[in-house]
Amino acid sequence: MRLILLGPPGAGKGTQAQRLVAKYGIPQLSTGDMLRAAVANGTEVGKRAKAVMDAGELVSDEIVNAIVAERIDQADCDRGFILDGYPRTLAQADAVHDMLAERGILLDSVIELVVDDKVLVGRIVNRAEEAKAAGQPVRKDDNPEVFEERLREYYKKTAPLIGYYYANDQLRQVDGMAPIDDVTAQIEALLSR
Ligand code: B4P
Repeated sequence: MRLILLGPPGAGKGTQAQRLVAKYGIPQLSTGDMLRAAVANGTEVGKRAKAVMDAGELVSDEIVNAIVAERIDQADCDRGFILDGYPRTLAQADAVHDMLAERGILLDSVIELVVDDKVLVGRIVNRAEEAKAAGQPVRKDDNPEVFEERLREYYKKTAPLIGYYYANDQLRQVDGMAPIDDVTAQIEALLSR
């Protein structure tokens, strides 16, 4: 199964992807996690990505496309994968189309988590508070100021993908405002059709 999870920052893509990993036994390919790992490891990609991510902007298509192309060739992706937070621009959507076509792989579904912007900043502030309380590091971009920029980037660059996948008849939507377990149930219902 090859899936794309689409939605604004804090919509719950990462949360749902982890549940799908547990259910379907395929890996979650989160470009956000991959980039954060590159930053933590001080790699060349990490050095280029850090300031951009801290400001809530999108890392360049060139960097992100390269890390995904490399990742999907790893053996654990043979049976499928969940793209979480990728693609995020029309250029990335074209790139993923080409990547899959070159490998003779079909995309099963693009699932949009539909949410009301008003709840998102609250979720992000909550995550930051929970991390702090647990003694874990707080993401530099999980604060209201940077979040505003992340949302602007989403509307400028990522939201057009909804039309792109709708036009290709690949878009499926779930209510991302529902409790986490309900969102999971909606996704599983779509996938079992
Ligand atoms: P990401 O790591 O992808 O961050 P995100 O969009 O904020 O996360 P997500 O939607 O997964 O939210 P989550 O489930 O965690 O990106 C971070 C940065 O990396 C970007 O800003 C960019 O700089 C860079 N980047 C990543 N991919 C890129 C790309 N393709 N191109 C360029 N740059 C890229 O949920 C958030 C919170 O909400 C959690 O605390 C969760 O518990 C809660 N929650 C989830 N679902 C809920 C529900 N139904 N009800 C209530 N709470 C819920």
